Amino acid sequence: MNQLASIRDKVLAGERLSFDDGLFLFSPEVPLNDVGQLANLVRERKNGNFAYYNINTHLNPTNVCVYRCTFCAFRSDLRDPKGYLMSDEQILQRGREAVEAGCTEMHIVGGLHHQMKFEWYLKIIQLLHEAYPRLHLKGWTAVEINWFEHLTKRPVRELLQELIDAGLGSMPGGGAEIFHPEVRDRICEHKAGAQSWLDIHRTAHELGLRTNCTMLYGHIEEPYHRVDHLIRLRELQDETGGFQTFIPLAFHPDNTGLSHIAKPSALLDLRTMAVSRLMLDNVPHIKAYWIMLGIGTAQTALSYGADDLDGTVRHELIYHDAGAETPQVLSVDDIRRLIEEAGREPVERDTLYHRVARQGDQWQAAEAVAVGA
Ligand code: V47
Repeated sequence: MNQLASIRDKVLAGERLSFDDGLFLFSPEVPLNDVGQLANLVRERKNGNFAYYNINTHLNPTNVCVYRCTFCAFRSDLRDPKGYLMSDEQILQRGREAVEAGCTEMHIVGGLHHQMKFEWYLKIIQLLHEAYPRLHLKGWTAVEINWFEHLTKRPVRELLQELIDAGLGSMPGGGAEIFHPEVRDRICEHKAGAQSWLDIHRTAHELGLRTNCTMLYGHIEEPYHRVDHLIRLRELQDETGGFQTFIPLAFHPDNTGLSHIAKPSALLDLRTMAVSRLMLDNVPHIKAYWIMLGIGTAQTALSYGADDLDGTVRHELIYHDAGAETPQVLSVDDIRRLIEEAGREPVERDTLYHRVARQGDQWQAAEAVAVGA
């Protein structure tokens, strides 16, 4: 039997795919539509015809960063005129604006500022949570938590608990990049290593915090690095079940140290989406992040394994600094129309995948809609 037929049989039977299967599915000889069809089957098995979105905003309190990841266009040196650090008032103003715009979530990440202590990052959560307790704060990646560990010399568990007590609701999936040291050592050698990233998410899950996971692809990595990455995430998910969503992040080269590399093609975007859906059989949701994929590819991805478009998003800087040409924000009508055009049923969710019901400017989160896993 050829390998594609054997993979099809495994997928139909709900069996797990191997490292070699993943590698095979990335090879250009396997027609993209065959991979997509299998991924769509799993996507519909897990999430039916639903496609989720939320109403959210981003907050990047500083872009000043001690690290110099080669793929990053957002970071700034301490004394660079491009560097900024938001005041408490500016941060609270963003919270107010988010609530007035009907947001249910604020996604908070930023640089690791040379002069700011853990207490500053903690205070951001405290201030926002006290002022806007219904706004879910999805904040600080494992890279930031690892930095707090370095700054305070305190255990991760204690730091995370303090953040949870202050109002942290979940953690985003950033900072994972590519775990394999052959790549990681070349694109972000100084920041949290793979083991540390995974250990921090494990601890977060043990404390009851749900988190997301990501993979940055389309730069210097090879297909086997991607498959290795997906399998490491799958193994942790087997242990904890704490990941909600996987987000494949398409590399944007403009203004980065890797600007000589061409942007990944839509074909690679769709194949990566589909292989991710097939390999991560234990992660409920796969997100097609429209900001970086572009709207057309994100719509198509809803039939290649993805069941979520992220949100309406406002104040996105990381990809727009790196050349993303997508708009800064989508209206609710726009995002729902994009989903309907793709033949899916739009469902507004909160960060933890509860269906959101709205009446006028009031909203309420109802039952969980996550059917996956
Ligand atoms: O870790 C940075 C990536 C990540 C570039 O959890 C770049 O719901 C492409 O993780 N080109 C941060 N990618 C963003 C992130 C994320 C986004 C949306 C939703 C969620 C979620 C998480 O962005 C970084 C890095 O992998 N990144 N620079 C670039 N030039």
